[in-house]
Amino acid sequence: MGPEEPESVTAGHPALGRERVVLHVDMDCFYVSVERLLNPALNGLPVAVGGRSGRSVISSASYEARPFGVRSAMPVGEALRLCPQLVIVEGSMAHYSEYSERLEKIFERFAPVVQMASQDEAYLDLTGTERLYGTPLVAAEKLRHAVLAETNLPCSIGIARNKMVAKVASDLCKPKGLLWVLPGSEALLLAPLAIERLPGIGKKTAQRLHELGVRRLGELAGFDPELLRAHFGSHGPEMRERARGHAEGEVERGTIAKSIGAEQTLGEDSVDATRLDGILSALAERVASRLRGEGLRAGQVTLKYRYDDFETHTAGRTLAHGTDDDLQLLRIARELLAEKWNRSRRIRLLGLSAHQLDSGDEQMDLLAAPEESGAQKLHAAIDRIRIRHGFGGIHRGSSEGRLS
Ligand code: DCP
Ligand code: CA
Ligand code: CA
Repeated sequence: MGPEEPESVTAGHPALGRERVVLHVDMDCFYVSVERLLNPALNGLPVAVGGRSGRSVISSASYEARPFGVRSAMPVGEALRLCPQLVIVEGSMAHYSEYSERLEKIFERFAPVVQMASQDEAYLDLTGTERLYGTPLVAAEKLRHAVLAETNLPCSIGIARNKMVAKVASDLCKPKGLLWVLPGSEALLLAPLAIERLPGIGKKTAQRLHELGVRRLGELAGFDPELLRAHFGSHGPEMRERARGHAEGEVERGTIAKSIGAEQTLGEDSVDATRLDGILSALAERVASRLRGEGLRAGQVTLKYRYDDFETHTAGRTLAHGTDDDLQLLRIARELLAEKWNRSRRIRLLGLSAHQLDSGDEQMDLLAAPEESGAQKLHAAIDRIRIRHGFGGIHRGSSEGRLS
């Protein structure tokens, strides 16, 4: 190539050049797609991954099941009512983690900075990589091709100048889609969408916006910012900026932890329910505090219990919504122990771990419900005290002693 080569391959488009370029890649119906690799007979059928128990929820639904209204986080019973021919497959977590690791390695070949945002999705910062990887569209096509050739899994890709818009874009073009939002056209893309599509607007916020007559992002983008401030405080104008396609947040190198857990061996093997409950409470606090410290939410919780003869069991539950809350973790741990523990047998060890961790951008509601914000304030205060005094510094009333 000679010196007459253009400065950048993207120079042909006036909107490009010094702009930041963020790519968001998200696997299509990830768990279902992995199950289909393990059992190709599932191809083309309405399939959902979910547990067998009445209380379990759907974690992933195939695109054939979605026209019936089947969605993630829906109870299995309800999904079967909506779509009686739905094939329910029990999940195989180990396989999902293995594929997630393979995907991460592929993503890392396409950008110097890759942020795995959950098991099945990542942000890639493509800024300044044109010479190496081609224009964003070419890089995206190559990425999708590599993913398909090396894992046989389908994905969708959004490209934009910030993470938020890239994520909305990948979501809009699913499945097997590719959408590039040119710099300057963000507001145009967002305007016709329902406000719920914007990461950061959860149910509570959406409901209050509906009360103000705001249903589409375009309406939010054009709403009087002072009126929004009057209703939502500083979140109001912030939401309005996001509805216009403006968002902060760099692509941060790194992978989220696969799981966060804590366990404790009892000083003396026990059948004392109160004592065991105290330990669960301390474990839940410890796990929740670490989740909050990492800015993560758990989508699945596992209880481990070991009897005095070292026989060890685990029991897990998938949650409808990710959580970092002590009391919710404790509630689940209690239920699992109550269901599984053979009370005539002494317990030697209890463990609690959080899995399917997610950075939570999606579910985060900028305006948490008022009753939640009290709990969040309390958590933040507790976490601050712990940072200053070490973990033993504070415990809820019922927690037993200090964990090592
Ligand atoms: N997951 C879960 N419980 C939830 C949501 C998700 O266990 N409530 C798991 C199963 C999903 C995986 O995480 O396959 C990725 O979640 P996504 O939200 O990306 O959903 P899918 O990949 O299943 O579908 P989509 O094609 O809409 O991305
Ligand atoms: Ca996905
Ligand atoms: Ca995802």
